[in-house]
Amino acid sequence: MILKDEIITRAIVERYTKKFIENLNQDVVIAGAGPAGLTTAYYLAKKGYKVSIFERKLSIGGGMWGGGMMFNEIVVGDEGKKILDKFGVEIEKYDDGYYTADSIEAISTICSKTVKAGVKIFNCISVEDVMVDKERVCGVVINWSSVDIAGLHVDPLSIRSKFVVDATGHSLEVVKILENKVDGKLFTKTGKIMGEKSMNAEIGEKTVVENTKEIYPNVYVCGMAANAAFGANRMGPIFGGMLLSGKKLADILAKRLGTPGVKGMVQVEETD
Ligand code: 48H
Repeated sequence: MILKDEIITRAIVERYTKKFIENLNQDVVIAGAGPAGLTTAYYLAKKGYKVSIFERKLSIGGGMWGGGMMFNEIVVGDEGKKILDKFGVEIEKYDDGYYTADSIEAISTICSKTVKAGVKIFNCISVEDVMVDKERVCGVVINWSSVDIAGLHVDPLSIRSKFVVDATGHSLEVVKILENKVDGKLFTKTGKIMGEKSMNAEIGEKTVVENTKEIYPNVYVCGMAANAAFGANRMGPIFGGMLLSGKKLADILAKRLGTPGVKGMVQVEETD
């Protein structure tokens, strides 16, 4: 058989376009494919919801690859261990309540299991804005990350979704857009971004789960973005909180979405 370059090109363009078109309207769109965004997506997909992730970088996995200061091991506590067990990541007990995993094995497994669960991940694409309708967010505005890097003036495209998740980590990019561009206040004490605080592993690990909640109508934060939004501590290279935050958010969103595939089931959630 003679390989035809034209067929290779056509196969890629046609298949990507089909995939993209099939994902123009989602239950949940997530900005950022770090451990928190991936875990949220994984549990939602397992429950049967339509979910996609847009990731700015070429590689997915966010900050988990580097462990702590590039020593490529991560630490999780008892609850985090249960989630790594569910993903099938090998874990070693270090001390009571402390477990380690090879960060490469951990994040590559999470990435793989998330994709296999049915989540569509679009890499090299950044979320640069949100779509709003009557002071509720109803989707995201996206563009190739290379457009921004090259400083090109190219208009974006948009993806509609019932809920948007900011899982962009420390940089909290979607919420920053909300603070600057939309009407109404954020659901924080001040109505504004409260900002990440310095390191305290004990507090940061707890608050990252507590702060996993709605921050603007139809927009949720998870992972490091949750602590950056609601003014809580960073926690260093302990990753259980990221996984637990993702799992909690999947449960919250599933409650609001109702039965997968049924139209008009979005419930209004009480906010603090
Ligand atoms: C699309 C975007 C955009 C955008 C950014 O940083 P992450 O790994 O975030 P989490 O919350 O899943 O995990 C945090 C963890 O990695 C960490 O940093 C910890 C535990 N720190 C503790 C400490 O003390 O330092 O992933 C976020 C992802 C990245 O891949 C970004 O490239 C991506 O989001 N991203 N994708 N559109 N506008 N902004």
